[in-house]
Amino acid sequence: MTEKGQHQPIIVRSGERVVLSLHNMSMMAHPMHLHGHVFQVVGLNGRRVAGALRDTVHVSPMSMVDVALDAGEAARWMLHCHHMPHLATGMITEFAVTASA
Ligand SMILES: [Cu+2]
Repeated sequence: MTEKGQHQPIIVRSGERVVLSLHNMSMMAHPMHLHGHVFQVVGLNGRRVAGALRDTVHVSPMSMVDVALDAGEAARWMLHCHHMPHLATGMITEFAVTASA
């Protein structure tokens, strides 16, 4: 969580295969949602899994979820918690896809 305008974008290149590791170090659950993409859940608490394709994943308290995806259209996409009070208080960042070379 960061103050407005103080976030650090996650910068990737269009077409790049990336894994995002979501570490929930709180005692609250966070349904994390990425705009403009689908991802596959590939890890749960360090254990490899072949999960479903989705655009939102429930990250349980004190747990880790790894998701793999191909970075899509070059644009600034929102990555945020879909629990609205969390979103409203800043649990949002930017998945910034740059044009491929
Ligand atoms: Cu949340």
